[in-house]
Amino acid sequence: MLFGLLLATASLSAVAQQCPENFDAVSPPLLPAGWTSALADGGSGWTTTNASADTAPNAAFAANVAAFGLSELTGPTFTPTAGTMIMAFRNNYATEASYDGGVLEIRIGAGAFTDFVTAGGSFITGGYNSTISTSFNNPLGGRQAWSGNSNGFIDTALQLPPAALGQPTTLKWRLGTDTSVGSTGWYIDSIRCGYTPPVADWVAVADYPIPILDQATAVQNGALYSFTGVTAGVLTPNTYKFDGTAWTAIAPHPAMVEGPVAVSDGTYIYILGGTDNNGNPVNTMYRYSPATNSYQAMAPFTTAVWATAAAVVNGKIVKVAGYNSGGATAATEIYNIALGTWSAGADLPFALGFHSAFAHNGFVYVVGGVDAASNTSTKTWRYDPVLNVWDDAVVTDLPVSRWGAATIETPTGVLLAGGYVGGTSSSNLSATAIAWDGPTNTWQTFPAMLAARARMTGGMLQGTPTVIGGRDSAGGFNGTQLVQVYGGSGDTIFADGFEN
Ligand SMILES: [Ca+2]
Ligand SMILES: [Ca+2]
Ligand SMILES: [Ca+2]
Repeated sequence: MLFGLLLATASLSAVAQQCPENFDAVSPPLLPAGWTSALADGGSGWTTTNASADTAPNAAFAANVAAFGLSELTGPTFTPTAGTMIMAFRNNYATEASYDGGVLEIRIGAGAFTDFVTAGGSFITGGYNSTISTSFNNPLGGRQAWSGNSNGFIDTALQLPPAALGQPTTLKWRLGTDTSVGSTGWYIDSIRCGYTPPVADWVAVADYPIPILDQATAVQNGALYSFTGVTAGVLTPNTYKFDGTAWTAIAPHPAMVEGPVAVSDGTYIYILGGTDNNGNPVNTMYRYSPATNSYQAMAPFTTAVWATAAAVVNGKIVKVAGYNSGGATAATEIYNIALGTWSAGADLPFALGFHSAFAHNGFVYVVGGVDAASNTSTKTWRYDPVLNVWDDAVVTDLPVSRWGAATIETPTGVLLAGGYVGGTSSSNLSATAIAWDGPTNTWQTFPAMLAARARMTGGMLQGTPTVIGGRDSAGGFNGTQLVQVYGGSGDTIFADGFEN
């Protein structure tokens, strides 16, 4: 309950409207007609200011005071139409992270002000990023909010609740603060109705049927197959096929394993290694036939590994490194598909797991990864299966280490999406993507995914980079169902062999 709310200037105007509003036609600290500020306890209230703005000269602003209280900014009541159900504003917050922060509330018709998301709205971009602590009297304690530092103005685009269509609707921005430690505060500017968000480079498609991480994936004949892995903290044998539109359950993998790798020779898919239910790496290889939806156990390899990587080149499966029960290994083992036999190749010069491997122009490449001592790697190597040698210098190293990324072979190299970038802590979890272009031997920044993910797989499905599930910022071993694909903007990527 808010006792002692003090209303500031409330010069309602017959022509007051929600949108557009850039706060630039008034003299600070006055608010535009139809806009009101209220405060409770130690709150500062909202004013206009010219200290920082998205559109010059002004923005609306509430200070992050070092005292508990609320500052509320309420806009004019407006009536959303079908063309104005998407809105946006520019959002610049610098608050005591997770202790002070802001929320958006909405009132529809004669209802009460309710959190925007609870009321059925959704953020298209720039939504809440934090949960306010319940420990130090912030009136918004326990709620999802914007908190911490946006590092300048960001876009927040929102889809109004369906119930708001045609109804008198009011928005309220509320900044809550706790008992101590202030910061700059919260700026709002450039409110737009009927906003058309840019089409994302990456878009979400049909969810994976279960949360997943540490699975194995291969693409064959225009379909993507995702085998076994970890779901909600336990191993699963469940295996699914994706045709680009829908997921279908197929025969479960013969064993439940975490962190196997899968490759296709165009006829069969081979699933190698992983750890079993007791955490023991295995040396098994199963061959899956999409034609018969069945598996066959093949000759095992020598060094049991998980978090390994493999690629197919010249009728051979080249399996490189990975973790065994003693930690990271450097072993290279080569399976001759026609002969059905394994042989040893030259060791990788570095023991690794969670690295990426791909084939290109008759060579196998290994990129990134992390060793058992948490040393992350920027190294890249090229393996020549004819000469049985690894070459570091011939392929440009990564600009920054990356491990646990989705590895997607492209016509001219590889795309690495997500993973942990520049370290091993949760803060290194990344949505970024980077592509290696073989003809120029360069690493090129690729548009970032919708959401940061790691320890997941992906593939090039019908010309579209596709990333399945993975670990999100919550960490742990739950996994996620999000399937992210590149090409939402209709980019003709890879039409010329590389993104354009
Ligand atoms: Ca402005
Ligand atoms: Ca505080
Ligand atoms: Ca290199």
